[in-house]
Amino acid sequence: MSTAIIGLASAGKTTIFNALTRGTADKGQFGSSKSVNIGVGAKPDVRLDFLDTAFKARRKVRAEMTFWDMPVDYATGAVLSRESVNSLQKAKALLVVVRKFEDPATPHPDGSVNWLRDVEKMMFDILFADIELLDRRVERIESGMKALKSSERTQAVANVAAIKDVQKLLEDGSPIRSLALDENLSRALTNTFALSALPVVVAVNVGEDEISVDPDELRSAAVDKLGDAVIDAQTQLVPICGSIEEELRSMDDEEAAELRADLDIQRDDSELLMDACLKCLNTQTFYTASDREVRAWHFPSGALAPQAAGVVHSDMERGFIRAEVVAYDDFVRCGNMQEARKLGVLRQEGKNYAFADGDMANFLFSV
Ligand SMILES: Nc1nc2c(ncn2[C@@H]2O[C@H](COP(=O)(O)OP(=O)(O)O)[C@@H](O)[C@H]2O)c(=O)[nH]1
Ligand SMILES: [Mg+2]
Repeated sequence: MSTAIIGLASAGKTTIFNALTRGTADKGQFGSSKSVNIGVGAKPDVRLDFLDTAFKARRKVRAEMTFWDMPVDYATGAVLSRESVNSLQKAKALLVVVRKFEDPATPHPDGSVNWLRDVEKMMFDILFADIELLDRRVERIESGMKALKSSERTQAVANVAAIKDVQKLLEDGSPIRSLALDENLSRALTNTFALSALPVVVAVNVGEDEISVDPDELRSAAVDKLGDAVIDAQTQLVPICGSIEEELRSMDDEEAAELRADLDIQRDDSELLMDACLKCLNTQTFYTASDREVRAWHFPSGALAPQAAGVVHSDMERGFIRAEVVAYDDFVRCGNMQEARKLGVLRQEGKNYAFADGDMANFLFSV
């Protein structure tokens, strides 16, 4: 489940990408590459640490999140060029970075720093990219119309009408994620991969003098300026000082703790930003554990057992037989698997079982 980082040039996308992934991608003018940086990040996980100890595992693997640091268009400076819109089609969430830090050494592409203006611009660009995307879809449908049978043509005409309705709503400022789509609209939008259908997290890249800024204050300012259709309830705003976070996350724990103390940093903004991404992706965690390896896996909330198995390996989904499941809290009470079996908290679950956060699973499959 990939989160695409987008934003104006010099907003701090690559800096924040580096913080989230503990990466070292090139920043600034000379780093404004034409290609996407791809990296993974992971958060500390106390449940996994407990399992690691309980199983005396040889290997511990945290659940990873994938981030793409999207470049702006070289020639035009456009954030959402047609090319980047195409490459965003597999993204599951958007992390919009806006710049709030002042730094004369880093010019802003629009000449001045104004984060609310930039949030507005980015949200507008997302809607506009969808309007264009849907224009292209309408053109495609209309150009194929002649070849259709009359029954198919009726459906195609209805689809075009539905798409045009959605375009009007986009023009009025409503992202697709906020629309209550009826059957007609859903059908018309099948496989369009509209960007405004994706959940959004806004990372407000604040200066070194604002590391303790109150997120609620930023949010109210944004809602006041842009309205709650644009900054809807699902859209989270997270302040983060990119440059400091990048530095902290390049250090070992001890050094980082020292710098945190020196600067009086109370929050872990990189982790809070990852939390926001996980929340908007509707992601939960299950575990696999043995003495060989304990591992955390992300799955989409509500996933049934075979789909959860598929997160580990596509063969396990294809050949799914059943899952042996124990809830993390039950395991902690028991301390080990033998005890869990004895007390009957180790369950045999079939293909209609919906996974829960914290489930520990062993998948039985045959291919
Ligand atoms: N002072 C300050 N500078 C930052 C911060 N975040 C990024 N920068 C600097 O701004 C410039 C552009 O950052 P970069 O991450 O390359 O932006 P991108 O074009 O959006 O990828 C670089 O020189 C960064 O070091 C920040 O929080 N504070
Ligand atoms: Mg960059």
